[in-house]
Amino acid sequence: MSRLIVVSNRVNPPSGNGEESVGGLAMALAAALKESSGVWFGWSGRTTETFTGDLNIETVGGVTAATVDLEEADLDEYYNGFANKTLWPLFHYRNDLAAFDRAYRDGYTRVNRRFAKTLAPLIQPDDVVWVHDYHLIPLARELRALGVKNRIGFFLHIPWPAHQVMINLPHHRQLVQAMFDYDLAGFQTAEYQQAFEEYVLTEAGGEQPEPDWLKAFGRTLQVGAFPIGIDASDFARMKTSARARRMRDLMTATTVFRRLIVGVDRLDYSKGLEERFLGFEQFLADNPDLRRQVLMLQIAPPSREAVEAYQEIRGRLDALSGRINGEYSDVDWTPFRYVNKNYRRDELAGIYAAARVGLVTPLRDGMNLVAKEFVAAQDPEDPGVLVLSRFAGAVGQMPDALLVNPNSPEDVADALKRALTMDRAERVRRWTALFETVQREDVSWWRDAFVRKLMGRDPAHAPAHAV
Ligand code: GDG
Repeated sequence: MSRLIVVSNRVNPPSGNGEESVGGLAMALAAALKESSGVWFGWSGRTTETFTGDLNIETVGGVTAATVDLEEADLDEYYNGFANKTLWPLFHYRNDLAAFDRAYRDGYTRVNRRFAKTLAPLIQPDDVVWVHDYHLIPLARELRALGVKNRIGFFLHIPWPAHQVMINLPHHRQLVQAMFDYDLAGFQTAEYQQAFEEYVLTEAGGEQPEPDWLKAFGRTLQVGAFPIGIDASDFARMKTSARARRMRDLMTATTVFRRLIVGVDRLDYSKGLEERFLGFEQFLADNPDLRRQVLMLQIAPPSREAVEAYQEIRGRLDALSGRINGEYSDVDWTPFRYVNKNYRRDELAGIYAAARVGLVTPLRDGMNLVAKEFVAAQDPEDPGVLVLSRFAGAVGQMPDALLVNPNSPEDVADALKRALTMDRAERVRRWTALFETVQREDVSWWRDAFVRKLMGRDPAHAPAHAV
């Protein structure tokens, strides 16, 4: 059996000692790596003065993790720079926040080259390599330059933007060309796949000999949509854990006689937090009769604090949450709890379970796993309602949520009202349909579909990498 090599910017295999800090993605990848005695390769999270290329190899919970330290300049230019100040905003349609800086692009190329040089000697002839996310788009190109002929797949966790957005990126063609050094490129949704195809066909003069196959830059690439899921069975186990139940009871006790609306997001401008706060404010303004029956909890652990746009949004959210509470609080009630803290996964499961409404309103999101976790945590007899942005990748699999335009406070306010007043029969009906998909199309389903296709075991097609 071929060995799987997973490559991602950060490497975080679960320790296997029951610690709950890693998410379902790490769990699923770790399970696949264990089955195939594979290796997980990426950045160690540490920086050194000068790059040495020394590998740190450890076995964590049965998974071999091979990591490399980066230089301070790599962190600034590759990670904080090109990845998080250029590609992330651009791919989330925030051209206004995207920084185009040659030093960032150079840093991005340099780190991908360094990763390739360090990784290449570990790759054996039968290995299959699976590269994750926008940090590492040119990795296959760098590996091919070193003579690696193995099958290499790429999965993009964030949206692929429309052609007109993509061409804002200086040297966009180079980045797209680098995708053609993979054998398979996976996207979260058919929409992102189509956006990529449109670029290739119109901008790069490529062809599409048959669905899911593209020819351009003298190469052939297979593409596909693989919507990522959560580890539904692990979630089911976790939601009945003592810690999850304690959290659910605690939340129920602190919201007694009130209905809880919950949002859980990394503090990121793509998640639509400001717009969500305004939507909640609009709901309070529009519904004096319902107002005192609700409490909104927004959990938003800070992320990417080295990037200015993230510092700025934090300030704006503090002001907005203060304004809402200032306007509407009473001696015995504050409408809004806004918490910048990280919770354990089992505690989150308890919080979701206590909520009547899950408010998931990103402005753009590759998939959005919180929407799926919220559904998985509900009580089948008396489930809460998911309010979901039309711009989350998850929308395709979750049409039974209440769908909203996150940019319209009125739309969000109306959906909140509808969710809070929905009768139990409708809640159960919607939830049942949502849960069935969350359970069936889980993280193992996603992983297996991608790996099967990458290994050429997809019945329709044999491997076709033209080197
Ligand atoms: C990228 C794409 C795509 C949040 N707060 C806490 C916490 N979380 C967990 C959630 C969820 C995860 O973080 C966030 O996943 P999302 O999917 O919502 O978003 P991104 O981080 O932006 O992920 C996204 C994903 O990749 C997978 O492909 O869906 O579109 O942007 O699992 O529960 N976890 C803990 N404490 C917190 O306070 N433990």
